[in-house]
Amino acid sequence: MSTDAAPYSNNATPHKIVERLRHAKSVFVITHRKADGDALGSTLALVRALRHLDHDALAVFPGPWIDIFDPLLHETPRAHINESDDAAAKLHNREPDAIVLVDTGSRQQLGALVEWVEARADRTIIVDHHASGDEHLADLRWIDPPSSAAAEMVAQLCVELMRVDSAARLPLDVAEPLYLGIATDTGWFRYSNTRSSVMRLAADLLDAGVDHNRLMRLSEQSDPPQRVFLLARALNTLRLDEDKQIATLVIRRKDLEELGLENSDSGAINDRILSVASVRATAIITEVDANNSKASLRSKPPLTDHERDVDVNVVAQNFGGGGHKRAAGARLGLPVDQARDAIVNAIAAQLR
Ligand SMILES: [Mn+2]
Repeated sequence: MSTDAAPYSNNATPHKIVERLRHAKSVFVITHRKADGDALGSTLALVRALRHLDHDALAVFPGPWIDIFDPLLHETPRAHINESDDAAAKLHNREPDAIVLVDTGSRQQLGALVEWVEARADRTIIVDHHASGDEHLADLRWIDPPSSAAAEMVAQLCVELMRVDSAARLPLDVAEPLYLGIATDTGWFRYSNTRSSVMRLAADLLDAGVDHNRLMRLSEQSDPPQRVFLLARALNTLRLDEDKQIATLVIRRKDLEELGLENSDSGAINDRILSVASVRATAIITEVDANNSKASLRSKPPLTDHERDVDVNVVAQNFGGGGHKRAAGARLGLPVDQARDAIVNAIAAQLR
C-alpha cells in the first residue's frame, strides 16, 4: 500500500470505459503487486467478462505473488511478471488495444511493469478506489474512493459490458471473484466501508450462485499453524500508548524466520487488537532489516462527536506511504523500535 502517489481524480464515466472496452479486441488487465482478494478478484472478473464476449483478454500480475487464492484461477489466461523480468519479452511483445489497471493507479505498485505501462498511457484505463495514484499512467480514469472495493466498480463494468440487468445475472465465474473482492476489502462486511450498495451487490452475487462458505474458508480459514504462533509472539509485544488509545505490535525478522513465514500478514493481526475498547488506532511494525521497517495501520471510526478521528492515510503519508482513512501502510527507513515510536507520535498528534 506504500506509495508516493498524489491525490488523483476522475476523467471518465464507467459508461465511457465500457464503450472503450467494447472496441478493444485485445485487453490486458493489470493489478498491483502482491495481489490481494480485491486485486485478484477484480482482475479475474474483468478478464472473464471480456472473454465471455469473445475479446482476447489476459490477466497480468506483477510479482511477488500470494498463492492462497490459486484454487480460484482455473483456466483464465494469465501472465506473472517478476521483479527481474523483462516485461515486454514476458508478454511475448504483444501489444493490446487496451490496458486496464484495477485496484491501483500507482506506479510503485506495478513492479517490473512500470515502464511498459507508462509507455502505453494512451490506451490505459485506471479503475481504482484509492484516493491517490499517478494520473499520467492513464488516458481514462475512473477513481471512486467511496467504493468499498475495486471489485464493486468492476461489477458495474461487467454488468454493463455483458448487458445483464443485475449482478445476479452474471456468469458464476465472473460473480465469484467479484464476491471475493468485496468480501475481503470489507473484512467480510465488518469494516466501515461496508455500505448498503456493497451489501446489495453481495446479495446479487450470492443469487448468481457464489459459494460464500468456500470463499470464506479459502480466505480466512486456510492459515498454516505457524500463523497462530506468530500471532502469539506478536501479542507479547503489545504496547498501549496515549491513554490506551494507540496499540502497537512489533514483528521481528527473527520471528518470521524461525516460523518459516515470508510475511507478517499484519492486516489480520491489526483486526485482532482493534478489539480492545479503548483503542482508536493500531499499527503493526514489521522489521525489514536492521535499518528498515514497514507499518500497517488501522483506525476505528469515531462513535461520538467527542472522539477525535484518526486518519491513518494521513499518518502513512507522513512517511511517504498511503492507503485509506481506516487502513494504510508505509515503509520507514528506521529500525523497528524507532519506527514504532515515530508511528505512535504521528498517531498521537491526531488524538490531541
Ligand atoms: Mn482494493
